[in-house]
Amino acid sequence: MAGSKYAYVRRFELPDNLLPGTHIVFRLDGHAFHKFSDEHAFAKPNDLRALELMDHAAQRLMEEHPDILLGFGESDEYSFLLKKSASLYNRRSAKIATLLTSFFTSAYVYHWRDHFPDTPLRYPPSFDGRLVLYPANQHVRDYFSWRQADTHINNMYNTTFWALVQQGGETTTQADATLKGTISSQKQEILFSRFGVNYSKVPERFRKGSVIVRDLISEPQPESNVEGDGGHTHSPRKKRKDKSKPQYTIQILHCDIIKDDFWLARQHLLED
Ligand code: DGT
Ligand code: MG
Ligand code: MG
Ligand code: MG
Ligand code: MG
Repeated sequence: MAGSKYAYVRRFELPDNLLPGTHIVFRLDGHAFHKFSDEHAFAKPNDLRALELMDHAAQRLMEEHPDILLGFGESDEYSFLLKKSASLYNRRSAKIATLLTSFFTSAYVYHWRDHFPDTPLRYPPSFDGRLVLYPANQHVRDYFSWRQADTHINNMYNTTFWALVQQGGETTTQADATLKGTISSQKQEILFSRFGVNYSKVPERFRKGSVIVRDLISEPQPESNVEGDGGHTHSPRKKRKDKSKPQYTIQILHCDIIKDDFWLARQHLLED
């Protein structure tokens, strides 16, 4: 197609395809959620409604994009692992990052009222998103360990901080000073001796974050076996025309993903 005399400008658009055969990790994070959480009166340190809304938006994203195998969420962020061989949008970087970010954002807004029936949205929230490529399985393991370790550190700090403020009557400046330089065992001691809180009894959702995993529940069925098969799976992606494709479940867990067990039980997450 010859196009108009203006069409040459297209040549300024450069390809941005991601390296093939590498793990793609996508992370999004709420923009200025310090303010957003205040404006919408999120409970401190953890607002269950807000966390469940994040999980809901993440689950919708995974239902929309079968290439996403794993999600991990904490606070106002979510990370997703795409399968190594993912070929969505020809692995075009901007296309993937912007579509995943905008879908998540619109799902967050779309489902807001289900989770905050008494709190109208005061303004449109936004999320930033980035893609990172990891060549080795160990990088992926370490990436998710990094995020879950972060969850643990932040939650322990925030739980102790808000106990000092809400139950201990300290100002935020005092609580900051009280916790300055303390290690994990000292925070646990403060929680236990002053507030009777056993940190290991704090819900796992808060201590470990949210893990959304796509698990294979059946091998692909040959087309000929599908005819007349009225059976169904519990897969959220269940569709008759998809019977020739592997069937998956998408589950939300609050479990350890740092140790080997989670990954050994799910070798499909890292295989080629
Ligand atoms: P950013 O990401 O650079 O645009 O800035 P922020 O303000 O989003 O900072 P970030 O992402 O480092 O920290 C997340 C903020 O969101 C943090 O100020 C606390 C708030 N937040 C997230 N989840 C909750 C929650 O469950 N309860 C409350 N009260 N605040 C939360
Ligand atoms: Mg930030
Ligand atoms: Mg943020
Ligand atoms: Mg954040
Ligand atoms: Mg278009």
